[in-house]
Amino acid sequence: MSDAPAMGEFLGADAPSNWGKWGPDDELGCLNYLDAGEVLRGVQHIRSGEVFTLQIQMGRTDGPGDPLWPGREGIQRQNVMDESTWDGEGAPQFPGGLHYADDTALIFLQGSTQYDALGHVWYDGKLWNGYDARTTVEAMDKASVLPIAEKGVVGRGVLIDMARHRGKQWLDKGETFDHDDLEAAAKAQGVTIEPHDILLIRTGWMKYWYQIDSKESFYEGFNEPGLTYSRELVEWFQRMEIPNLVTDTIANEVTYEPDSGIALPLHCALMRNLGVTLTEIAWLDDLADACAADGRWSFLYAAAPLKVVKGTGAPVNPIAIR
Ligand code: UVW
Repeated sequence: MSDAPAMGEFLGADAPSNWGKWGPDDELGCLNYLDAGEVLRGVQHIRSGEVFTLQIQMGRTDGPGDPLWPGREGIQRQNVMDESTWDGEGAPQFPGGLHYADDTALIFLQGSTQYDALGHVWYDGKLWNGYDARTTVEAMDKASVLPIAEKGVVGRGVLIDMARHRGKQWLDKGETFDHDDLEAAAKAQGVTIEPHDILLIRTGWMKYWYQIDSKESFYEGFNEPGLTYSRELVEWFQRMEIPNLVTDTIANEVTYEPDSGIALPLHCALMRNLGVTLTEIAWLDDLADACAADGRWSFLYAAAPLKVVKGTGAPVNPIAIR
């Protein structure tokens, strides 16, 4: 058993919170900030019409396969109908002679680029907005991914390339940064992080994943780089009214907070307490290269995860248009 403090004790009884801000039945949290005005603000950042799809490939079999949180498995896709289906007797017949292919798939909903439901993590028996953690039993009755999927996530996106800012191809295992580093990187890039921005952060971690020789080296001492907890950082997110945090890591923050050893405290401080939606495992390298080439780091961001009823999360292929 780790001697890290309990989450509630670590974050404090007076932790910044947005519970109740959008009413007792809210399941969208800070996505409520993304209204029609924010869509139009995002559209103003389209200049060249370049489109970037931000999902990683799903079910890749070469190299290390798909990057996954330890214990999860990648998509198991199985072909159940193909041209050979029509080789034997009893094959379906359609007027005109149509043939077709079908697949089934077994997937972890968090097993690719994905949106987490706001109820995906919790502590002390309560999820986002104070919903009882027992509402997660067998299916997510409250704060599932469905309300996020029904709404869609559209607004001004801004990319902070922390790896490039630090002169690295990718950040090291366990390397951290905070809101002051984000502001410093933004200033160096010549962009301002504005209230209600969808915040994309590149660490280079996906690039690192796709060039590793063996998964063992990636998972040995597993500790992703990323944002690290401080109360000031959480207050910054609350003050900036950031609706959505998107990163190219599996879990959006340094895996273990360096001082306490506590795992994923920002999931709790940002998602459970503030209602910030998390998007993980995004492919940001092509977008970052284009932004670096002409010095434009803001764009229209649009995404909608799959409408999985009572889902804890869902795969997504976000789009950035610049
Ligand atoms: C966990 O919550 C463990 O992981 P993720 O947010 O990456 O799905």
